[in-house]
Amino acid sequence: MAELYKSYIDGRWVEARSGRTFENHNPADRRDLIGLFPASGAEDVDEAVRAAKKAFAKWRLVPAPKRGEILYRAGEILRRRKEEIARLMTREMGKILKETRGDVQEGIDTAYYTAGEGRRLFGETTPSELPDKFAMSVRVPIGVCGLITPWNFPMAIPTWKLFPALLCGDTVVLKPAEDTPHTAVLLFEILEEAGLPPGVANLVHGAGEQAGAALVRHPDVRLLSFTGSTAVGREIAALCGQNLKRVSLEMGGKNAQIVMDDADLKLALEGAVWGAFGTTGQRCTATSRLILHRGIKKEFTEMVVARAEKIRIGDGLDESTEMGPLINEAAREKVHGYAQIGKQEGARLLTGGSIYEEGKWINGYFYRPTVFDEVAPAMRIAQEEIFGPFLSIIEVKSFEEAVEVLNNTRYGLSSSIYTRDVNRAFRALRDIEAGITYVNGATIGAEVHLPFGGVKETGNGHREAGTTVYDIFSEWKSIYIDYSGKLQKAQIDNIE
Ligand code: UN1
Repeated sequence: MAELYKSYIDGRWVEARSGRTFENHNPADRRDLIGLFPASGAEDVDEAVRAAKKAFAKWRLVPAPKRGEILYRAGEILRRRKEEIARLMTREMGKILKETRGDVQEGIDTAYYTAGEGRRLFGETTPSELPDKFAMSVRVPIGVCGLITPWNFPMAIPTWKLFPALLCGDTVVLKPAEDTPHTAVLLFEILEEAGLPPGVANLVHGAGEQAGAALVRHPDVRLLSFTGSTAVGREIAALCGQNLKRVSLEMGGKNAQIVMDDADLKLALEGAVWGAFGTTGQRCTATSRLILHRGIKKEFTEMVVARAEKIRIGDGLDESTEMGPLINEAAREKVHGYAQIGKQEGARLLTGGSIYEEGKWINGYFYRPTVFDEVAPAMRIAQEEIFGPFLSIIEVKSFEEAVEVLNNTRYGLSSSIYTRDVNRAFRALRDIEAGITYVNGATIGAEVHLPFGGVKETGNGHREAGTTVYDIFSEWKSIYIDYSGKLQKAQIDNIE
């Protein structure tokens, strides 16, 4: 019998009211059933939102340092269970153990960082323009927040949203991706053990079209925080716009690594391979375009192809594996579809472009590392997010052209330049249109205490992580205290 997992509403583990469930399988071997999860609908979401609304009345009054202490304990439990959780996550979403360990570590880092913020959460004090009057600003919680998270970082991304929301005094309903519900169950077990009161954080499993949509539409949800595709984010933004809900979106990318003719090529190679094929290319921050100066183009392309062909593909639980499967069949079809598009567009396939079904891997969603050369900046494979182990090489003649090509997409999340020339590096930092720019580093590797997010169609102006995430999950309140004992009028009494 397959294990039946539950949603977590008002401190209780519950099934969907309808009793319906969905199955979740291991992407490295679809015969391996992880378990059954509640296929929740609007009535389950409503129950969770009502629990969160009720809990908000008390939670908002718990001092922020105390809220932070619960998150600190959650970090401690995550640390204790790191290896066990990493293994379960690899089984659930396929990426290799080293990376799922990193994913849990990102949750631990976020817990500790957020706990510390409980004793800061600074506002401002400033002089009043009037005598005997005091002025300051403080952060106040928003209320019930709906969080919708993706499967590629099933621990890190929920913690990026949950922990700061809870620290600010908000209560939440999380709807995790259908491909990674088990990791969310583990996270909620940990929050329960850490002592989070019932109703403060609720977990509702299910499909985006049912549970997700109900959360977005619920009138008592004041804020929506979403990480996922630009298409879905756009719909959420439109719905939230109509209802004047606060909405924070983290969406697609078409990140590029520039390699100039003066770069350390060995270093740039490591960065390109890690950026493009790490997490099987399924990061918002993955490198999907390689912009090469013509002076090193031929040599560097050969280096990339030779390395890509050596990548060991297989089950992420095997320590020697370098690249796991894609998340599901639809993802693999999409990636394979882009390989056909690349050929039709006239780009040259150097390696990969095919499904990997050798030996025992027949039951997983594996795909070969794929590299296309002679890609023109306007081609679809240079413009659209593919979310797989897929690299498009574009040749440029100058630094200026490299930056122009890099900027020439709808997206602007992460970016990278390899050069030894400090002047070029600083010009790149100034001119690249992206939320994150690395110099002599891969496009992936964001740390939790710096702002994370992107420009243009990657986001809608918010930044998660860093201190900036508190601007998402709290409102500002300005406070004036008049101790003059008389009515003083700003803009009127202080003018002579
Ligand atoms: C994502 O790609 O969705 O910088 C998040 C990184 C990770 C976070 C990625 N720390 O690649």
